[in-house]
Amino acid sequence: MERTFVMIKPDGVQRGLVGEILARFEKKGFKIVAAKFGVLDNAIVDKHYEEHLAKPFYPSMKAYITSGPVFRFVLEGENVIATVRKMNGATNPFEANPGTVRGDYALSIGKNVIHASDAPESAAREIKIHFADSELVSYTKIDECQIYE
Ligand code: FUP
Repeated sequence: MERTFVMIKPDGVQRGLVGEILARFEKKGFKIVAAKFGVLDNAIVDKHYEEHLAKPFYPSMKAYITSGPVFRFVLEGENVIATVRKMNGATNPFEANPGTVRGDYALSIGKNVIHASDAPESAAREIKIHFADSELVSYTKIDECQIYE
């Protein structure tokens, strides 16, 4: 089973969207295996956005992502990495299809509500940055037999 890292950003938390967004993934059939709520510290942000450190938008993005609490969680399920990316929609909300999180709730690229890992390598890397192994919970959900063939 695949796992992916998901983060509802400060704008999503401030706008009261955590429950609605989490419900989408739960209803789809994905399993929550870890979660935490709080303000990101500088070191974690720099590690998480390593590839963007030198980009012109990095300072303002860092200021925004540390401006308030975020809700981080790990989802598990078949093809969860690509499926959550599809459910979130394109990074630029203008390009995001209606029905996706960003298509429904965001208007600007700098405040695009949610993040999710884009590939197996980044999922493994990001889960490790944000969660200790002991915080990831392996368990069986009673509806799994109705979700998977
Ligand atoms: P994503 O994988 O969808 O999170 O998108 P990227 O890794 O390309 O970008 C990470 C974050 O940087 C985005 F969520 C928003 C921010 N960003 C900007 O603020 N401006 C840009 O031009 C590109 C990205």
